[in-house]
Amino acid sequence: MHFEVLTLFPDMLRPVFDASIIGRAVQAGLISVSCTDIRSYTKDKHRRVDDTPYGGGYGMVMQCQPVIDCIRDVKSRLEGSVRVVYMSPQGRLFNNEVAKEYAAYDNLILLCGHYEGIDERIIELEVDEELSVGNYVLTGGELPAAIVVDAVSRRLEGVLPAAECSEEESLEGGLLEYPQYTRPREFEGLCVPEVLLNGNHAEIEKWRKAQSYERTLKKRPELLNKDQNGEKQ
Ligand code: 4GY
Repeated sequence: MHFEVLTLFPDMLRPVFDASIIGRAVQAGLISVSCTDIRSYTKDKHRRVDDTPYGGGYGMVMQCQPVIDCIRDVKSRLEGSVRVVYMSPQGRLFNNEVAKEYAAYDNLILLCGHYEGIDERIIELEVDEELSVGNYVLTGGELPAAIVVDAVSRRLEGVLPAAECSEEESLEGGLLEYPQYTRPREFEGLCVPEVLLNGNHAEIEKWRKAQSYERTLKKRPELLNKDQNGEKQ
């Protein structure tokens, strides 16, 4: 799968995609990520990409020409299915289900806004969907884009080490993950639960299921009988 991040700060995320599991997936050719500089598409003689808002008001708005040209140029080089997503607090809330949906595309274009946002006509002309990673406002769409690349990538075949089946982790099936322990057996007087030490795998399985349910009830009761946005089913 190919990810295309369109941004005014292409250097901001590159180190993120070079590191850890995502970096390894790129090296292995399972995914590719490219950060494209929207400014390189400006036809303005001063290389401007933004202007003051019509109707007045605070701040600057990213202009149609560089953003539209950027999206269309990037799109013209892609093969297969493409989804164009604008990272914005006004969008649909991102969760595991959306990540699963996106993982079915050949290409994902993630458009990152800055300043007061982008000219509305860009959304009308070239954006398939607005997507929010949470109900808070950031200074730009880059960190949200990194979240989407990460959450979508880890669902793709071969990205996670075989042992870490993504289906078993927190929130798959609507429950939180059971508590984890590693050596030593005792730390500052706190002991690892006895059941994990006796090698009885049926017992361990049963204990973990019970723990998952218990801690969901205690920490995130809204997840029980609700979808991942806390919406009633
Ligand atoms: N929350 N989820 C988010 C965001 C920054 C001004 C428009 C979010 O996705 N994006 O806060 N983005 C704003 C900054 C321009 C995007």
